[in-house]
Amino acid sequence: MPVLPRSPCLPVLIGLALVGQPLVFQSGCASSRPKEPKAEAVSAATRPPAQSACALNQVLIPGGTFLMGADDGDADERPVHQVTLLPYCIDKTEVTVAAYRACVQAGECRTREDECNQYCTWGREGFDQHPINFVDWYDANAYCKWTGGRLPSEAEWEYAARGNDGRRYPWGNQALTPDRANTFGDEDGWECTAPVGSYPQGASPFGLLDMAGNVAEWTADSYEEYGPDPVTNPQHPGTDKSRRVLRGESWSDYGRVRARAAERFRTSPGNLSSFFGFRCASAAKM
Ligand SMILES: [Ca+2]
Ligand SMILES: [Ca+2]
Repeated sequence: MPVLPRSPCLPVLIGLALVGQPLVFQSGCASSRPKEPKAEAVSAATRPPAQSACALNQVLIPGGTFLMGADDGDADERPVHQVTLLPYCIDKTEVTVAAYRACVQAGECRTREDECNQYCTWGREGFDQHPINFVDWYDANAYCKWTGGRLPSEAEWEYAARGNDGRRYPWGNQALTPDRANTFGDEDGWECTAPVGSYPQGASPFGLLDMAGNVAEWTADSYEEYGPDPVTNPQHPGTDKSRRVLRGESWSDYGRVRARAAERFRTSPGNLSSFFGFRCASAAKM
């Protein structure tokens, strides 16, 4: 569950992100950027034909086996169970405003300007390298399909975030620090969204960035309870009325709990939020 903001300069949460309840916000978010990003943002604006297993903006995740879930997290992270995945590619960063614009200009993605609020990254000068936010599951799915890919499954997202050594966070088991993720408040340099890739100290074992913080990320999967048995390449496509899962918390969340790589968050696929963004996955060309 999202937590209530503690600062008047941050958004006032009126509707919690419960299933079927739209998120509505008021008040403004500081558009000033307290300091420059700590690393050059990685653009996902172009997706040239793959010369290797993955597109240039993606990372190859080798097939492997890991233990999905956590015994010390929320009830829906249990039971911890063994998951085996085939090789796949996944974006190194969240999808940026610039990348999403290319899809809009191609006529394959929609904007949500009519519903947008002051926290939206779309249409704001200087935000091209911020993650596109205020997108619902259908928007995210449409973009990934346009690129020739798809949204990652929950299992693919979690494996890409934590590898197979059982770590708690993408960077390891060390506590969250302001140089590792953009979470609640501006101590980490950004009050709302940050340019993608601004926290290299928070990289996952595979080099993925912002797997904790910035925007929470839609996955392909509908929400299902975990089972105890080993599974291979689990996918839960669900239906239009199902609950979809987001991963990785966001700039609006206190980080200690929700930065964990096993944390799950479910909501209606039609919900919009300035906390919500995504990254894409695709099949590895082996
Ligand atoms: Ca922050
Ligand atoms: Ca993220």
